[in-house]
Amino acid sequence: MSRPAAASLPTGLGAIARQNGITFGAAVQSGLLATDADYAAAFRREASMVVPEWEGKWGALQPTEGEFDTAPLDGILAWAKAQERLVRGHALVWHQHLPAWAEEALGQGPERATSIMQAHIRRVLAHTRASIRDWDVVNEVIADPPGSDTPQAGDLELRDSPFLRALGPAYIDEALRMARRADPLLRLTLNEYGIEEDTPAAAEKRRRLLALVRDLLSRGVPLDAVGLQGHLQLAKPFRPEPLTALITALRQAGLSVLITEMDIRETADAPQELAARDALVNERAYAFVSTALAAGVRTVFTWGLSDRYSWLTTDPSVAMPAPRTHRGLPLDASFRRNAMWEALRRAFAGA
Ligand code: 9MR
Repeated sequence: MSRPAAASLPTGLGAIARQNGITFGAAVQSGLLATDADYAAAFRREASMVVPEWEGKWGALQPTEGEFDTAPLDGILAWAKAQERLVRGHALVWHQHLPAWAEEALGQGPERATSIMQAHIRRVLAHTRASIRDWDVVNEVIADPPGSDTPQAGDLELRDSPFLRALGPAYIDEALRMARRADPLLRLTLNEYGIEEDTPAAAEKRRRLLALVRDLLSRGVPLDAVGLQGHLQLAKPFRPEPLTALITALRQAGLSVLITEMDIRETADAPQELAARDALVNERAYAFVSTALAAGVRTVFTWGLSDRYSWLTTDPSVAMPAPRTHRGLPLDASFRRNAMWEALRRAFAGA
């Protein structure tokens, strides 16, 4: 198979973004960096920053209590150092990818819950202090309102998680304070999904998010940034105004706002024509990213670079009915630049 020579390829998204004062990065997997040369080349070409897709999660780092396994994360850190790329961290406190022992310990009373959170955060941040300067400290803490894809029962505004059951809403304060103490200059980020689109459920989640961060800040809880994941769906309407209003309100509260996990799910009845499908993805990606940039976002991450390894391809709960796969990342399953790549280029160039 003949490939275009590297020199003939236009500049990557990372460089295009940088020329316009923006950082572009993508979620990466350590194993693939080591085993798939095309994958590694794509990251070298396109991403100025990376975030571990799973290697920074609790279950990956501390599968057994007190026994930390940093090897997969270290693979990414070593690659990033060699390639002079920055790394952000994801995710210290999250209800998923939590090992059974931790879930059990969280159920053994507030003291035990606090102590395992403390130990985990301290140990992980001590390890990444020299290499990671921005961590998702708390991830997906807001309950999905009625009308969401996966609504939570009851009218609780915070997600019913093992952490909430152990410590109540204060677990969020605790996690952020622990992170601040463990690494005082670290940027502390709260990361959330389901808040970008123009649906009643997203509007309610935006309200909950703003109420939460305003409450945290008013009580002096340390928090520096909010990550909007940006897992978009073409089946849901998008309008710039609600997103602009959210980002503006967060920035007025003194927080930075990042796009942390962008990708796009097509509809099950997407057109057959590739060009027609791509036009829809391109339009949505441009509308979303250009709106975020105009509102002051300066960091954009996609959740992977290529459709080949995307959770939108590999996770049956979100995959497109076979044989088609979502074209929801900047590179297609053969690592060719596609519609989203072009939309990001255009949005970065115009910022
Ligand atoms: O893409 C990630 C997938 O490979 C992992 O198996 C899964 C569980 O750790 O997490 C996926 O990433 C999620 C991210 O951590 C948080 N936001 C939603 C992402 C997609 O599910």
